[in-house]
Amino acid sequence: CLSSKERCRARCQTANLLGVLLGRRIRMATDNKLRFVTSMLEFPSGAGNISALNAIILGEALASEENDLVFPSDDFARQAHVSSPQQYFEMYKSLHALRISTFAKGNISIQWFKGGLTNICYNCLDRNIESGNADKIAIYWEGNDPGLQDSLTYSQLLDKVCQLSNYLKDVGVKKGDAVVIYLPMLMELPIAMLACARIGAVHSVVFAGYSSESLAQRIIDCKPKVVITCNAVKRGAKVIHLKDIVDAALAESAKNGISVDVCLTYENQIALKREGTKWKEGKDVWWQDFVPKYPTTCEVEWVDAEDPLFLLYTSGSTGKPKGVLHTTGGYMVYSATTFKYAFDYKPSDVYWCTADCGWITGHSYVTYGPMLNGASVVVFEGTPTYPDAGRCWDIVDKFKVTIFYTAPTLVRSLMRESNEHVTRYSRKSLRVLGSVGEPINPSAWRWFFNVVGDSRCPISDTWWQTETGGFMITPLPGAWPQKPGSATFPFFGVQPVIVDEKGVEIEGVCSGYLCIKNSWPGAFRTLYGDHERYETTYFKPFAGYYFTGDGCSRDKDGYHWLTGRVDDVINVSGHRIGTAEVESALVSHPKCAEAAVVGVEHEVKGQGIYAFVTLVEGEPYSEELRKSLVLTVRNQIGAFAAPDKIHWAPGLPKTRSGKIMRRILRKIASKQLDELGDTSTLAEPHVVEQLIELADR
Ligand code: 6R9
Repeated sequence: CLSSKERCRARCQTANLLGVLLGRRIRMATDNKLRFVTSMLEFPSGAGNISALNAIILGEALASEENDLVFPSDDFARQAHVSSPQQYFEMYKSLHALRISTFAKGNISIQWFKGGLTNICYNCLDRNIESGNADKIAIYWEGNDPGLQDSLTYSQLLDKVCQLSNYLKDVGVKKGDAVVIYLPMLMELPIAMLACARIGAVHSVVFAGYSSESLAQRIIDCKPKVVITCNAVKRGAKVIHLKDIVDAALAESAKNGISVDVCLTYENQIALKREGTKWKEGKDVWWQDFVPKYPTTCEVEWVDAEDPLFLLYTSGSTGKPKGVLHTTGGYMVYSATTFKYAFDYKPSDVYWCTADCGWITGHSYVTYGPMLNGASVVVFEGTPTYPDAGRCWDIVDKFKVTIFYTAPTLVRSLMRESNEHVTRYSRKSLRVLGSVGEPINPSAWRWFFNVVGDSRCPISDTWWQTETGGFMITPLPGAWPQKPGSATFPFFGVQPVIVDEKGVEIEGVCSGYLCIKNSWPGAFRTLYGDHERYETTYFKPFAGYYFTGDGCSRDKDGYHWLTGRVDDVINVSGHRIGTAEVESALVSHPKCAEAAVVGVEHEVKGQGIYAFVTLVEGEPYSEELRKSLVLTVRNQIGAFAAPDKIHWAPGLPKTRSGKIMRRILRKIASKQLDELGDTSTLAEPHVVEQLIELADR
């Protein structure tokens, strides 16, 4: 991954690990029970129960409900990077031996490859070009309106990145300076990220659906020299004036003593011409007027593996967003490797991730992971239901997408519509599907698998977080059978453990708090400007572990089942119930399209279960249906889990990344309507009013 020994002066540790991760030849293990027993003894417990997994593979496992297994086809397994549990265990072990570092109980300081010099932009672009991929498509761009399309080869992308890097240097951006990027999914968004990385500047992408207050809050925290935005964007049929939002945020920041030198604005002609945009001479600069004048080559700034790469703000349990800081070397190794193995990436693939670069998924799996592997990436500006629910499959057929990575919420929203929107497209190019963001309920998994993937594409249900930088628990799609709704096993080198309230590790079949026992290269290094909060939030709750904030259970075969944030656990008469469990039960009802469950105060039980339910298109509410939904939950989980209230919900409040805003639902459920808080980040703010109106139906 490094440029050359002389130029980079990389320490052999980096090179070694990269060699092991990316280039090591793995001997195909021959099936031999004795060998399995041996490896089981040596194997860290977190990676699952190898003998049980082996029994499954050998067909010796007894059929049971937990054994709802979906095997990769022989054809798929044969060509996969990792094609058997043995191979996985061998790779896991070899990596594990390389470096195991558990978390100290005192101050936390994570470092990987410190002293090695590298540059992630170099590894995404120059290195691929030097190895013969100059003319390979790096980005296929599809606009909001069908028919709007563009593309860039790797060498064209490098030219554009270098021009912007040169511009940024010219206006005074230096290594270590912050740059805020507030752009929709134009090609200029990954271009801006890569241009910052090339010169060692620290980018902080703010999702372009955030309000001016949220943007200001982030600007005030990271004090960027430059903000990069565009004048306007079209979302569906609506035009949004981004530059006005940035102006308001900059005014707010100035009031707090933070002034930004330059606001570089891309003229998004498709949305709106530049005329009419408010302009401040001196500060405001049109991208098209200046950037293209700069040279298309730009020296790489070699940075230490531990120099910061980016800051990404994420919500915490308090109002103040947390600035998650990732550094360069470890993140690079981790995003590249997880991408390659979890999607079984091959150079001939065309890859599409529907996430926005405003979220971590867009950082690791739109820009860095795929480009480090020299992949052709689809970047989509629009929404999956515009102009209709077939848009995704239209794009899949158009670019012959082979790997499609999305969120369960999108799967469920498309499931509500007629299957004809899917089946009228070929989708023959697809070979791997992916899911991220929340637990995928088994019925959505099956629809995704059977209808979208024609029952032949494995699904990588990838569990990870902004903080983890890349996949932590994920199927390797050719290596072992899947269970719908389970993220399966840890990625190489990751040691997940399940602990009880006291922080004691629980073995075998269990549920509890998901922690990580050892350091991994993609881990975030701090919360920007608040290392104390970093330690308190993540490393204090269970001493010696990284606490994920998620609940998890492990079945008899060692498969991991994420049950949602532990703050979403409801305690009903002493019974712990995951909101995800109840939701999954509700959604299994043929008339329920989506459900969100929150806890509400209950006089007798402590907490009661309050369920917001969206019905399948065209289905009327009725008392009979309410009873039948409650009965479904009683039948699937138990009487103690029966919802106390079903609240009919034409839609659910979601962030633009598709996460249900439970905070708002909890307030609606407990009728604290004056405490709804900030609803500006919702994808559709009007659903909140609808829900309030329907409260007593
Ligand atoms: C990548 C991303 C992290 C939280 C995480 C968990 C939930 C993500 C999941 C999943 C179950 C999966 N989550 N992937 N839960 N199965 N495959 O989404 O990062 O926005 O930081 O959210 O999302 O609760 O803790 P982020």
